[in-house]
Amino acid sequence: MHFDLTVIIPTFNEEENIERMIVTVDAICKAHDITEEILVVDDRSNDGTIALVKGLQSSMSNLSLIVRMKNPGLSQSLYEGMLHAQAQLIQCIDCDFSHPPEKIPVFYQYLKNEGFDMVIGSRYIPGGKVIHWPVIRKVLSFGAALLGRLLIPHVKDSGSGFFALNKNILAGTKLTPRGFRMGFEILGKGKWTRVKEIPISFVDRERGASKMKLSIITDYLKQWFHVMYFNLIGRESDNIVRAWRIYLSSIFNFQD
Ligand SMILES: Nc1nc2c(ncn2[C@@H]2O[C@H](COP(=O)(O)OP(=O)(O)OP(=O)(O)O)[C@@H](O)[C@H]2O)c(=O)[nH]1
Ligand SMILES: [Mg+2]
Repeated sequence: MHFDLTVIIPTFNEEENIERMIVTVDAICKAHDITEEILVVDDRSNDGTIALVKGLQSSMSNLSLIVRMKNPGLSQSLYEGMLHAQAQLIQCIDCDFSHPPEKIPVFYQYLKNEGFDMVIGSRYIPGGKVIHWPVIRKVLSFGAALLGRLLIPHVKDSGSGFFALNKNILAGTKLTPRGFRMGFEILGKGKWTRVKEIPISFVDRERGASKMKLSIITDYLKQWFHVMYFNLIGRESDNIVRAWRIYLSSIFNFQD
């Protein structure tokens, strides 16, 4: 079967959200004539998540499930989903409704009709918002975004988990996914030319428990140094230099 888009939903213990998320994504795609594969990538949830997905599979031929057995983690799951995605265009979205699924057609349109390589749902451009997050989460998230801008300055929210891409940009790219900021590693190493940020309102989860923990911060720091080393010392990519050229050309108005 041909799919226009693969929507990857990473899950760990999301029984309170998963069914509604799958049904919502499916309805939105259908309403916009997007033939989508929904790919749930689960790290052996010990609640009802897996059973709920299997239940829906009997009536949805476009719903796939991967249950991972080793090396658990959000970025690792997204990467595995990307390797198995049947469509050329891929959308990543959290399961807890922090990312507004109704924006999926906007991401798709930028990839499909405008030829962008990667589209990022940004909390930190005009029109973007973070709603109902405790101050500490806001500070940590914005601090991480600023750190990301030191390497990829033209992207304001490189760590957003709500992003879409054309699989082409992963070809021949060595990824070592860890932590929660998969998009940042792809920006640091992927073969993109054109990246678009669109504003999103990120809303704190209403149901289910957070999987955020301290090691997510150290994972990001390791990833940040790794991307810097990969580009500036190992010279395996010139993405940081390219990102700075794009950023400076937008400020000083020169032709890159
Ligand atoms: N497969 C997989 N999915 C995960 C893992 N950790 C988190 N997720 C999923 O990744 C998405 C984001 O996780 P969240 O717990 O919402 O993380 P967060 O948004 O930073 O924190 P909260 O919104 O406060 O919960 C959700 O869909 C989770 O179910 C993991 O280790 N493996
Ligand atoms: Mg969340």
